[in-house]
Amino acid sequence: MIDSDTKTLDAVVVGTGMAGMYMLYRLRNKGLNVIAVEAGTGVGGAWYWNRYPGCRCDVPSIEYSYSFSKELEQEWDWTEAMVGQPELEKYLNHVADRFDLRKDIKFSTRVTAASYHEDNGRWAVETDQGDKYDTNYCVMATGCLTIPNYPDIKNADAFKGEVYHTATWPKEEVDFTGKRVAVIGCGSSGVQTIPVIASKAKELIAFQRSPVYTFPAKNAPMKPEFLAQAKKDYPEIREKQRNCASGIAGYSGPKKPKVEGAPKKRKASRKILGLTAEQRQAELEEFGIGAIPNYVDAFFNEEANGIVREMFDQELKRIVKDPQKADALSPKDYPLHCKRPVIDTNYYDVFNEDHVSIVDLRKGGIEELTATGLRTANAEYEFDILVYATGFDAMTGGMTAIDIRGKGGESIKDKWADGPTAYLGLQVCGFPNLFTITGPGSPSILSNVIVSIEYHCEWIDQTISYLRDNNIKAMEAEQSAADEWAIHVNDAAQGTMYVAPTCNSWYLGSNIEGKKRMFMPYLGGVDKYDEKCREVVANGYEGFSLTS
Ligand code: NA7
Repeated sequence: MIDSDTKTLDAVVVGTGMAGMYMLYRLRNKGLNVIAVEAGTGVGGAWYWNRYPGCRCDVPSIEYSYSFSKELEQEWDWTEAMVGQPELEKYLNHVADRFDLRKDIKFSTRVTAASYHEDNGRWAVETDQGDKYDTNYCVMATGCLTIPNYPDIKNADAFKGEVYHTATWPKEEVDFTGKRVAVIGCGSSGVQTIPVIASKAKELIAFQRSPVYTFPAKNAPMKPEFLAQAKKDYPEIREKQRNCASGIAGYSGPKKPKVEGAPKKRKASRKILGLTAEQRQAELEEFGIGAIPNYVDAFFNEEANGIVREMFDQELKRIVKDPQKADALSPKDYPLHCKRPVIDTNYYDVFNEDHVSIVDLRKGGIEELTATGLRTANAEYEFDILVYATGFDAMTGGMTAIDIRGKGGESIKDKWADGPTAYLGLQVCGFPNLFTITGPGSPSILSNVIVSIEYHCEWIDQTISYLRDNNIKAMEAEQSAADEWAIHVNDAAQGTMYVAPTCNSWYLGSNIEGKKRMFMPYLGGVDKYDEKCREVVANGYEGFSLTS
C-alpha cells in the first residue's frame, strides 16, 4: 500500500560520487523519472568527504576523468599531473552544474532503508529526512570506500582534545600550528596527510600498526603542451583505457621527435629474477626506489618478492637516517603487492625531521585513550589533536550500512555474512531490480575506478532499456551464476601476493573485525570483464532470471 506521502519514481540512485552523478545523468537522459539521494551537502562522494590535508588522487588526472562528454574533456584544464582533492571536488561541481544535475539530487539526506516488494517488483526506499520513494529500480552508487573505520579502542571517548577522521574531514580548516598531533594509521590517507600536517604542527607522532610500501608520486604541475596534446589524443586514450586490464592507458604526452643516432633510453628490467646482485644494485642506483613496483615477477613469485623487499629496505634505510625510525617503517612481515600500492610526496623524508616520530605498534598496541592522549603497551603519549587515518569498511560498507531487504525480507547484511557475492559485481541474488555500481566481483577499485564506473553506468542504462522494451518486471541474478562468478573472482587472485597467507588488506576485508576474509575485487582486468559482460548480454542476459 503506497501512502500519499510516497513519491513514485522509475529509479532512485543512492549517492552522488562519480558513479551516482553519471548514473543520474544517464537515466534522466533516457527520460526516466529519477532522483539521486546524497548524504553530503555537495556532490563528489569520496572526493567530497576525504578533504584531509594532502588528499590527492593516485591516478593521472587526464585519465581519472569522465569520458562521456567530449565538450567536458575539452573545456576542463587540469593543473597538475595528479590533482589534489580540492581540484577534483571543483571538477565534480563543474560537472554537476554543467549537466544541471543538482535539480534531481536530494542533498543532506541519507537513505536508511530499501525493501523489495515481490508482488509488483518495486522497491520502497526511505530516508532519514522522512522521504518515501516507490521505485522500479534502485541503483546503489554507494562507493567502495565510504564508511569510515573507527578502531575499537578502550575509552575511545576519553580524549578531551580535537578528534578527526580523514574520511569525514570538516570543511573548515583545522589549525595545526603549534599543536601536538597524533595520527593513527599509516595507509594511503596517513601517508598523504602526515607530511602536510607535520609542516604545520609542533610535534607529530604517527602510530603505525602496519608499515606500507610507498613510492614517490613524482607529481608535477601540468605542462600546457602536455594538456593540449592530451585533449587531441583523448579518443585514443579512452579507447586504450577500455581495452586494457588496468583501465589506465599510461598516456605519456606529446611524442618526441626521433633523433638519429641518439642512444636509446634504458628502462629498468621487467623481472628481478635472472638479474645478478650487481645488476640489481645497478638498477636500484640508476632508477631508484620507484622502479621496485614494476618488477612483474614480484606479483606472483615469493623469491622475486623477497628480493625486491630487500631492495626496498635498503633504499628505506638510505632515505630515513635514524635507524630506529627506518626499522619501524620497514614492512618486513608481509609481501609487496599485497595491499593497494601507496604513492607519496615526502613521506619518508618527513621522518628525518626531529619533530616527527613513529610508534611501531607491532611492539605493543594501543591499550586505551586517555584524557590527554593515549597509552600503548609500552608508553604513554600526550597530544592536542588526534587524527584517525584508519581506513574504511571497504567495498561492502556503503551497502550494509543501509537496511536493504530483498525477497522474503532477507537483509543484505545477512546475505553477505559469509562473504559478499554479486554476479559480475552488478546484482545480488534475492535483490531483483537493484544494481550495484562497482560492486564486489567487478574490477572496481583494482582498476582506474572511473573507467569501471562509466562501464557499469552504461551497462545498467542499457539493461534498463532492455527490461522496459521487453516488459520485464523483475531482473535478478541467479544464485548459481553468482556462485560461479565468485569462484572465478577467487581463482583470478590465486597465486598473487594479494592473497598471500601473510597478507591482510581491505581488499580481503581483513581490516574489519569479524568480516569474512574474501578477495572482493575482480583481478581479471577491465578488458576481460568487458568480454564476459558482452557475452552475458549476447546470450540473453545469461545468469539473470527475467520475469514478465
Ligand atoms: P587503509 O589503507 O585501510 O589504511 C588504514 C590504516 O589504519 C592502516 O595502516 C591500518 O593498519 C591502520 N589501522 C586500522 N585500525 C588500526 C588500529 N586499531 N590501530 C592502529 N592502526 C590501525 O585506509 P586509507 O584511508 O589509508 O586508504 C584507503 C584507500 O583510499 C587507499 O588504498 C587508496 O585507494 C585511497 P593495518 O594495515 O590494518 O594493520
